[in-house]
Amino acid sequence: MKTMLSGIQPTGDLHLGNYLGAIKNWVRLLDEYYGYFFIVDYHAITIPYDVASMQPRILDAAVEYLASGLDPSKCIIYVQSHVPAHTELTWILNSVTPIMELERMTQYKDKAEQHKENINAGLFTYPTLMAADILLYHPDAVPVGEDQVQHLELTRVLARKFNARYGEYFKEPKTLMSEAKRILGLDGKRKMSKSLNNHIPLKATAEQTEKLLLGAVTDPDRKRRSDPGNPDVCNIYSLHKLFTPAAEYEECAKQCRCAGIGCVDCKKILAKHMNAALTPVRERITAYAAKKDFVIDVLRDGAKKANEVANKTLREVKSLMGLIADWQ
Ligand code: AQP
Repeated sequence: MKTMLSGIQPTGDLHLGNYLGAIKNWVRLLDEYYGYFFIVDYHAITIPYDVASMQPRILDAAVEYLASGLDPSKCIIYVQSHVPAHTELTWILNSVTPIMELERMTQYKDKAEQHKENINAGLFTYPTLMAADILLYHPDAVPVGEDQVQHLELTRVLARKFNARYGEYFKEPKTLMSEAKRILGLDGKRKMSKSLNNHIPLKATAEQTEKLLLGAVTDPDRKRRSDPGNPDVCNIYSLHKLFTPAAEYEECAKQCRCAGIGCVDCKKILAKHMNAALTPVRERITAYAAKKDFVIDVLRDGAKKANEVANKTLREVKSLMGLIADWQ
């Protein structure tokens, strides 16, 4: 069976962008691909974080993976730092990573701007760690949102550079993008992000979701209820397309253009459909959160299996590089 790999950082509550742009797609692909899904804690430490929150966040992410439909019989779920080979391969790949390539990375530039007081080397070499995360498992495909496409291109560059230097070994994985490849945040401008506080948490209640939607930015030119709006520039409308039946969102668009309905009405319709779609996931989040031992077992089992695959790769890589002696 073909394999795929992906992960999410435990930098905060998983949100609709992570769910629609990543996890929902992973679940859909499980019929075709065996999955490696990890919780990306080593990446999460490249920005300032609250130490006491890290473990609860890791467990929350595992709960949310399971509740979203990741079936442990079709994939393995593990924590990145439980597999030491990730950091060991990163060092090796660092030696074939051109600094200039890292300097081009959009996410690095954005994060450096966002965290001016903490521009650390980990933030800079993040894409090399990501390449190691991926290449260790030889996946056929990596399903991600649009923001990760550049990093994936670099992964392929590093695979080629390693192969050119040490012999054909790493496979170049293809990028699989979901339909919802870039969900905008509630500010209607930037991508929905945990750290930008413009997100709807996956585990938000129906009331919290409606409240967050009511505060979302819509067409900036529609200032009064009586102004006609333009759904084509409205983020609420783009979300409608993901949750509301077509006939109903087309009617919303029509009524918006002639000021037949106001933004509040339109948002309430969206909230109703969004909540209907997410209620089963939220119920499963509550159920898995009450089964902590089960979740920990899933992560332990995942780490065991991941370590087996990753250590085999690492040994083969070191052998190709002349780093293993016959007495080892
Ligand atoms: N807004 C989004 N739209 C579509 N896909 C998204 N993803 C994230 N945000 C969106 C996809 O989710 C996966 C995991 O992302 P991540 O949490 O590891 O890193 P991120 O992209 O940096 O997510 P955030 O929320 O923006 O985290 P912070 O704020 O901590 O940096 C990836 O496949 C990503 O494409």
